[in-house]
Amino acid sequence: MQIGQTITQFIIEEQRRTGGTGDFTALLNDVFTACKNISSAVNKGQLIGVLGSAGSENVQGETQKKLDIITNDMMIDATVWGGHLAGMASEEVDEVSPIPSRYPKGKYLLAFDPLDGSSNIDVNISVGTIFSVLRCPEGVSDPGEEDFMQPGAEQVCAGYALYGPSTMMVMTTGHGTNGFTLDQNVGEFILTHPDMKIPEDTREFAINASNERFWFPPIKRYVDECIAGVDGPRGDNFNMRWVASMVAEVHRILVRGGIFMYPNDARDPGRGGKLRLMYEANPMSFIVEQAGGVSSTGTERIMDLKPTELHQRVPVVLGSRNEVERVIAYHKEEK
Ligand code: AHM
Ligand code: MG
Repeated sequence: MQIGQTITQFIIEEQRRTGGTGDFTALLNDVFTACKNISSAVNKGQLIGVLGSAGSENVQGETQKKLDIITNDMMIDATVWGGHLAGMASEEVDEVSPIPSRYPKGKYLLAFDPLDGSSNIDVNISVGTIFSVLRCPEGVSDPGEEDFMQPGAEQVCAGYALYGPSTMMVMTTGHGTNGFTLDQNVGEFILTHPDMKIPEDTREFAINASNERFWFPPIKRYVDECIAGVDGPRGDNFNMRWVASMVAEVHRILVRGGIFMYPNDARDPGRGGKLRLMYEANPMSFIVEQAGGVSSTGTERIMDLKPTELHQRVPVVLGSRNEVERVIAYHKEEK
């Protein structure tokens, strides 16, 4: 691993070390191509008329932006033809998308959120793409929802592209977390952030505080103690950030530490929070754990959960080890 190498060289060398077939490398290359296309569209923004609402809703009843639909198509178009996938699942599509019969099928499943944080797109704040690669179960050629229902611990690879001041790709195949920056002139992601590690301690938390009145006691206790600052039980001052773009928050945590929380709350406890397990929480948990952080619902390791639905939601508490463990301890004390 060498700073300055391209992401293609990086994954081919990793494949040589782990004895892969090349299939997986080719799939990732297609995903990277999709993210470069998405980066270009996001960057051009209103110059090409892509901002604003599409006037439709996704399966979760959320209003779709034009770019939600465009970027979903970009991810499908870049990956569907290659012969490496058996099926796909997207935040923007109700059911599993099959591979059309004109293309060969492969052994992997791809779950993705093509444009996470898309409520930020019209105001020119960072957004991202999140993806998770699973193995298609043996003997299954036409995977359905049940074939995606694998715990996050089974992921082969997870990554996100962050469309910020720079476009970055951060990914893991279970051998650490590495970050690459897109050189727009060359059109390649270049290794700039090798072996990212989340500091164990932090004095920075991220939560949508407008939901405070709905929080359950362990989350309220944790945040109250942070806000109490140097005069409170923590004896230290804390800082707060909320971008409302999970990719940007996780990236900040990978670079300088922090804790991110999107808990379940009393508004609709049956819903289990806001973030989706298959293409948001699981891939981010894999990336965070591989960087030495912790990712939990507050009571369970996210990557141990056995999914029950494609668009299942899950509470998320992730980031710097000692703070996430404190939130887990507060949940235990509450029981
Ligand atoms: P999205 O996939 O519809 O964009 O929603 C997910 C986003 C996350 O990126 C972010 O952490 C969260 O929603 C913000 O939610 P809120 O607007 O409730 O603060
Ligand atoms: Mg999302």
